[in-house]
Amino acid sequence: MGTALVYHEDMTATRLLWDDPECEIERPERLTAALDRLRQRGLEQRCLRLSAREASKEELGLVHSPEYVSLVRKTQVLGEEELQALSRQFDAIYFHPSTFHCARLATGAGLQLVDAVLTGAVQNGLALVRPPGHHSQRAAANGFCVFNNVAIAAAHAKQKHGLHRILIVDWDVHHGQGIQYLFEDDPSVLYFSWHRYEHGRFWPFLRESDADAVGRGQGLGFTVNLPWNQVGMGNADYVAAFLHLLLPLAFEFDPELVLVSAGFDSAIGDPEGQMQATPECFAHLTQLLQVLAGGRVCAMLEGGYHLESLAESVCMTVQTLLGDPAPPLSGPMVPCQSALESIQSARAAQAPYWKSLQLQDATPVATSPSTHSPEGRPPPLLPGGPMCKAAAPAPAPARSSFLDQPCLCPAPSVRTTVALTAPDTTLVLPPDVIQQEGSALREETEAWARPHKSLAREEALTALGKLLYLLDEMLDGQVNSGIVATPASAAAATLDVAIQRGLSHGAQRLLCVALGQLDRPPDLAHDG
Ligand code: Q9C
Ligand code: ZN
Repeated sequence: MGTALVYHEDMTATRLLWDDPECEIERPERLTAALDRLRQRGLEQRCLRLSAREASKEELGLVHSPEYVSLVRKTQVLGEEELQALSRQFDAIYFHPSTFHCARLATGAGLQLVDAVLTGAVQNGLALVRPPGHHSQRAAANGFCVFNNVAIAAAHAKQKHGLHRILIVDWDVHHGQGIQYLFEDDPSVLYFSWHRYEHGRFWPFLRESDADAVGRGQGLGFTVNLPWNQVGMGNADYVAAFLHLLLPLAFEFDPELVLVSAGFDSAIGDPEGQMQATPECFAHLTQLLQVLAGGRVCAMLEGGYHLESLAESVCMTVQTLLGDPAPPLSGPMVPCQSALESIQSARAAQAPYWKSLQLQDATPVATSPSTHSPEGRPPPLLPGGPMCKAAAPAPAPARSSFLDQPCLCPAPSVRTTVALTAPDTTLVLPPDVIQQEGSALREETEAWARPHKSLAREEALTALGKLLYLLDEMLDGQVNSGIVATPASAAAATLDVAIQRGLSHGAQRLLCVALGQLDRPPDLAHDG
């Protein structure tokens, strides 16, 4: 099943007609830049293209008052002076004679996307729209938003498709207060938003954007706010927010559909967000969401004002929706102190409502003043970790210098290798996966195998030789990852050798994950 891309050229029509520094960033080129880049990358061509339709009066009425919809309808026939006067009645809003048409297309695009996903025509998709929606309220335009595209899509999914649990993930850098207000007492919609907050000193300056706003009535615990109190949040901070806050709740909630308020003003370069996350981060965020709701993910564009960053981030999102693997993330994956404080305060606020948060720590993190400077970060990952208890021989110089500067190294040219004891010519591998032939020297392999009885068999020894060779390539930075097959009887011993070998070559921290049954190497417990 495929990926839908919903768009209509008419949505480039609405634009600012007068001088307003606050609103000028929301311009038609946002859509054309994103679409051009999708074409350049061959991504648009891989999607099911749907032409956006206008939402009906009834559909708009799912969340907006009839009076408000009529008011916006009337802007079609107003002159520039009158448009400007009406715009001033709202916060950060401009109207254009085409705004009503564009806003109905934007909402309609979201509805078509949800219909395509919920009828099984596609697995997932993106609606490339403007104006955006998440700030708009029952009877108010706000923050460039006229109709609340995502909220209407959620209400429609409930009403027309009978859904009971919808997750809305708002990764735009602003708080989608419009969505929050519309669903704050509704337990069938779990709304998650992270946003630049700076202790309330950033637009829209709302007390209810803080972590302690958790919904009300039946909806208690179904509003999840993660306020960022400093600018400069990056890949590690965003991924940590997903892993430690959003995903535990999302798994417990078990949504039938995921809607994404996909604003890319949370990406690096954006003048509004001032954040540091790279476009690749959105591939990872998308990939993490795809484990939910059977992969039914509908993303709808919200903000994103740095055209280059926006275009690149949109491509990353679509590429991941199409099923391509997420590219590696750059930079040390250590969240900053301020991010950890925010995540912890949101977890504490949500803990009364979610089992998945109750089993763990209730201790708040230190509230010492934190900065977003390198001093504010815990020590970096690889360079000389705090302790390496392994009684290891002196690390080989070439490898340790690689390990000391993980971020300066170019990405390995080979993503993945597969090493089998008997090379299988019938094996069909993806083009970037290499079937590995290389082996460590026979004497060296035997030396490593000697303490282990289970490695005496020829087949186990051959596998071990290949493993040692692969480890060398990985530690040298030539290969990113690999798979080695070994006889089941030799698995524990092979793992033991792999750990000792890794440590002896200067690795400071190893993570071992056993899927299925595996005897733990006996001396593992004594090593940090
Ligand atoms: N420099 C969306 O991203 N201006 N709307 C804030 C602070 C309003 C953003 C001024 C920003 C509205 C959809
Ligand atoms: Zn925004």
